[in-house]
Amino acid sequence: MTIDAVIPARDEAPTIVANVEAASGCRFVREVLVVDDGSTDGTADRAREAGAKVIARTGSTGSKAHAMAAGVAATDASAVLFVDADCTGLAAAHLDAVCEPFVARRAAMSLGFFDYGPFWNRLVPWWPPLTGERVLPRWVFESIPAAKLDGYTVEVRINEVIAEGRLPTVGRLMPGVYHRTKRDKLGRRAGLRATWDMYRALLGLVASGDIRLRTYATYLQGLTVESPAVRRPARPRGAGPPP
Ligand SMILES: Nc1nc2c(ncn2[C@@H]2O[C@H](COP(=O)(O)OP(=O)(O)OP(=O)(O)O)[C@@H](O)[C@H]2O)c(=O)[nH]1
Ligand SMILES: [Mg+2]
Repeated sequence: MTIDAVIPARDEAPTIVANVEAASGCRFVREVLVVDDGSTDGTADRAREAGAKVIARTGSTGSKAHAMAAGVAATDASAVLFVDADCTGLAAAHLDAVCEPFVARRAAMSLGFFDYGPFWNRLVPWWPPLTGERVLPRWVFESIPAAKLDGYTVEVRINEVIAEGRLPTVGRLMPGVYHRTKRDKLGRRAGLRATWDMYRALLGLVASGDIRLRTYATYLQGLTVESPAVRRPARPRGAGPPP
């Protein structure tokens, strides 16, 4: 089995280097590919300097789904570890822990969940998973019909293939890992608008009947939540609550 990491990135200069380093430090990863959609903040150069192979999508208006598809098309690996470019606190050990159930064949897809704090962390694994940190066989991604590849709905489409095949999934918390939200990146007003657009696209799938709730139920039947296998980093004295 060969695993390459694919990182879709658009204007993620503050975090791209750390995430490329985390992915290339993962002991199961062969190569790191960053798929850039016309970033104007130097993301591509930073990714290259950090050792990633950069795929530049030119003439595109941007699409997370199509960026991920371009990454999969550019590798011959039998499996792909997807990693978002805007993670904070992500280390190679987290990605080792995400890949391990997949490599050990306990899971057809293995997921990493952000650290939302003790209360939410108990609930998050049971929500429909939208996490960008996940490893899966390339055939699962390639089973998504081209017409269904659309922006932020791509994770739902992956989940759909997994549920249709009644395949086992393992999920693991990634202690200390979070991300820069759209509000962090774009400011409050534009960030909230972009967040709303993303959830509207996701809810639209349910409202139109394109995705059935039964798919989620089937996914849950195949889900095992494993303990993190990475310890939460110590918080410095006087630090506030996690983001
Ligand atoms: N190449 C490429 N990457 C994208 C595009 N849109 C989003 N991404 C990347 O996909 C990852 C997740 O995107 P975000 O916009 O942070 O989405 P999110 O984390 O699901 O949503 P928030 O909770 O609002 O942060 C990041 O690495 C983005 O840079 C795009 O059009 N092209
Ligand atoms: Mg984000």
